[in-house]
Amino acid sequence: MNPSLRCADKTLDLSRPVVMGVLNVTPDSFSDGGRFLALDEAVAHGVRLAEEGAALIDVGGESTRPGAEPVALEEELRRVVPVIERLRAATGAVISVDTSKPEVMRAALAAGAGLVNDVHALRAPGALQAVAGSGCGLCLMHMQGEPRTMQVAPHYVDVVGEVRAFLADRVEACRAAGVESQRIAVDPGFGFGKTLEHNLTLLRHLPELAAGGRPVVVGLSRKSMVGTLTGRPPGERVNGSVALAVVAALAGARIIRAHDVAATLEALEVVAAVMGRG
Ligand code: 7PM
Repeated sequence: MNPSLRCADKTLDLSRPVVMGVLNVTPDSFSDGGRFLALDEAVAHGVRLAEEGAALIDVGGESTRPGAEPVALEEELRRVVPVIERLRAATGAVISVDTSKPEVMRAALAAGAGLVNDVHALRAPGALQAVAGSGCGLCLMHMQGEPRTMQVAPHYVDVVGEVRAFLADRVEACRAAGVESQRIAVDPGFGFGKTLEHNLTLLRHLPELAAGGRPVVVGLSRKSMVGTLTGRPPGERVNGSVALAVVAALAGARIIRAHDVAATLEALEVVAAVMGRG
């Protein structure tokens, strides 16, 4: 059977790697000329990501940047719910919500989101219950520590083993809460409490994670890892990001989270041909 991921009313075909487009709905991402202007711009950008071929649009209202401060519930709801409602009406892509708050998960699912992408892997009290009965897809990500401090001194005895064990444990917690396994994807969380060496080790061992049976999501796009390797600022990391997307796809990743959707997909078309799925 072809690999796939159940996301509420849609099933994503993962026989070829697909792209999850990043849509940050934070004040620094879109013009501050008022809420409605920012909303229009965010929706327009999401529509463009879908037109470029993104299978999923990941809508996030809370910055999980290293050192970031948490965002209040009401503010996060105000940012993401209207964008999800409008993207749901305007595109056929699966709308994903990047959040760790159960209240935001419930509101986003009611607004039409098909997948919950949680960098805390549903560890917040009430998060498992918020998603279990909904039929939505889930992305469970590994993170060591918390965004504010996670990059201070990341430490592992065995980074690959620890990330695998954590993800297996969270998959099991979902299963125990009644989530069907066809709904679950896993993500090693590049840059989330990891040094460059940890990130490179995880990438080299990605095939072992992919062999675990659940589709693997990777987020490498524009990250500081790319900056360190290329010497480029965030706006000039497309080439390095696409290179990492290719490496990840060859290593078995099924969902590539990326800002530059068209460039990433073009590279993945070539990869699919080489892998015999062209
Ligand atoms: C600043 C730095 C802002 C880094 C945002 C980020 C992932 C994610 C993010 C990931 C999954 C970004 C990150 N990264 N969700 N959310 N996997 N599943 O680069 O790697 O967008 S936030």
